[in-house]
Amino acid sequence: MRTFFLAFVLAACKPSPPAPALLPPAGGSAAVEVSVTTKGFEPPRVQAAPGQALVLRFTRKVAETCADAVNIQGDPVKHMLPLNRPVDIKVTAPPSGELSFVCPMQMFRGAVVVSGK
Ligand SMILES: [Cu+2]
Repeated sequence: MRTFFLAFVLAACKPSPPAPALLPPAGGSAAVEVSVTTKGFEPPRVQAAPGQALVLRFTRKVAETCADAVNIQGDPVKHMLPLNRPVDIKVTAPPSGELSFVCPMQMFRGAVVVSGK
């Protein structure tokens, strides 16, 4: 019964377009795909260069999740994440360390991680 339901839900999902595998070069602002799934943010960690401007393209792919919005560290706006609709959010990587993002209840976490090289 449950398997049936899940199969139906999966069949209802639109296939996602192929995501770019490579990160943009430093200084670029190509979008990095971040999905919201039953496991939370995927990938949970996005690599960036120090101070790099980038666009996080969040797509919520599950209906049942508390992550129907995302809060970015240092950004007072709560960004709503409608189901299966990509939402682009511009962020700037910090000089070092991480810029975190969380669901409104802070159960699912992710971060833009600056690779210190
Ligand atoms: Cu949550």
